[in-house]
Amino acid sequence: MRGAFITLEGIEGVGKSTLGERALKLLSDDDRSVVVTREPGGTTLGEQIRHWILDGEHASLSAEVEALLMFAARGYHLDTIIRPALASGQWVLCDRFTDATYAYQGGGRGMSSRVLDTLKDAIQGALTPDLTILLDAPIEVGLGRIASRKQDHFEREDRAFFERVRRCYLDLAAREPQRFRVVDATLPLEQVWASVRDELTRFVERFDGDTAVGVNVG
Ligand code: Z5A
Repeated sequence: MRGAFITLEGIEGVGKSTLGERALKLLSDDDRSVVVTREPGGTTLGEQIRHWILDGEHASLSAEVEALLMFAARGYHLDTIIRPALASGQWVLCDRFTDATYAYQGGGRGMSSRVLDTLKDAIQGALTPDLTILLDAPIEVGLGRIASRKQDHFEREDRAFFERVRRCYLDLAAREPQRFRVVDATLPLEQVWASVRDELTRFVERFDGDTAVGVNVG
């Protein structure tokens, strides 16, 4: 039986990195081997693509080129890190994955979801996260928390862009309620963590129960 694949999503500043560290500790507690990774990134190629996109000044970078770079990084990430880890029974906790491409290049930049569907099918086939925690907060909350930081390629976008990204994330969650858990990220950190911890605990029980009775978990 393969390991579980869990992703964290949401706009900037909602707490993905902070809560990801706690989630890693919680999931590792039962001697479970957990690979923590991120997108774009997770491999040498992915980190180079991340650095090139986020830290560069790209006035004419189209949504399509952004998406192709994200999927190129993702394909290599899947081949070299994610699929081998899952196949060996390790769990994978990933800070952002394909939902981010739908949210940013699709929702934010207006790229066709039909083209994104084609790229997704080509690169990841049937592999989908088993659980996606969407940390949701209004734009002003998320951006407010990172206001003192140097802005990257996406953070220089206007408010309307992030409103579209957030809306797209919520639409994705509404379409796949069995995979997504939406957590209110406006609350104080300890309360947000309590919700995330509860979701993870419920998921672990369900996933371990399914594998114990031999249910095909994908
Ligand atoms: N991108 C894309 O366009 N297409 C794709 O396919 C993929 C990605 C995969 C990656 O940036 C960028 O790539 C991203 C989308 C795009 N856009 N941008 N920019 P990233 O991975 O670095 O993501 P990020 O969202 O920019 O990271 P972040 O800004 O660091 O946000 P975060 O990880 O969600 O938040 P945090 O670092 O955990 O917390 C931020 C601060 O808030 C920190 O000081 C915390 O202590 C504080 N915090 C967190 N939670 C709370 C609560 N509840 N209360 C108070 N303070 C809090």
